[in-house]
Amino acid sequence: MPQKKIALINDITGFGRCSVAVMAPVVSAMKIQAVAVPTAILSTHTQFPKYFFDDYTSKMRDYIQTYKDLDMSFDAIATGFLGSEEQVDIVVDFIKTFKKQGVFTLVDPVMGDYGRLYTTYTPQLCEKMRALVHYADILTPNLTELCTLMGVDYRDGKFSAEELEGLCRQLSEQGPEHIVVTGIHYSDKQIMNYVYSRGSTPRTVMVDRIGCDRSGTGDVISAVIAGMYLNGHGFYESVVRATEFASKCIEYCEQNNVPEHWGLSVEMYLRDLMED
Ligand code: PXL
Repeated sequence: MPQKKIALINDITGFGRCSVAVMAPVVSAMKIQAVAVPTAILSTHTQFPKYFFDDYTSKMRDYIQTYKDLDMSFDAIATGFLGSEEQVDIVVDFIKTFKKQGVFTLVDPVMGDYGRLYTTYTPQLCEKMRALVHYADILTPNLTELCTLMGVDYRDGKFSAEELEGLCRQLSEQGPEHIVVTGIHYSDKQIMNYVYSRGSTPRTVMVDRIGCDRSGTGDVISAVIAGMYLNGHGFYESVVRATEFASKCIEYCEQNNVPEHWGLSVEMYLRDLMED
């Protein structure tokens, strides 16, 4: 079987193990070829007190045009951090061009955390992000992003199963067949991931809370889910594998005092992903 290819439409950030810097090695370990389509170039991610941010919007069309001219194809498309409103239009065009029969799109609506939006996310950009939901087969919001997409007030973890199901059902009607709401603060000891697949009873994946929240965790989880799903596993199983992998990396970071903004030490466990 020929190797599969995934287009990673995301930023390239030098330090901090987020976006392409973690997603490419993760999917590569799963024997999938990663093709980076940069949205921005940063020196560190935006959770550092200082970062260099170069918006790549004006270059993206020419960059992507070569893939069109070469008649390239992808087996999956994963989108993440977007730096400008125009980028959403560019990403939609990319999906319309390359999402052929059997190709799936994972949209990680990276916008914020703990009820706060990242500094680069304007209300207009959030509004635009809502348009992307229509093109997603898989959506991986955290609770902040779910609330922002649905226009409801953020409450830290305090959503009933019925509320979560209602919100996911409404989102799913807009496009995505599978949704996982990641990193819900369930208790001081546990984090809940809420897994919704259209037509099935929702399920949860509980993981132990280990230390502090770490930047880049969402990107690692999205990458493992995309890789597992592309390799033929079910959505729920993919989420379980992703959260297990992230937990293991976080445990390593805690034990080795890795600063919370340095991302997850995925390098230590990539080998585990090779076995799937
Ligand atoms: O991990 C999400 C993410 C991706 N890309 C950039 C970020 C962040 C989160 O802060 O700043 C540039």
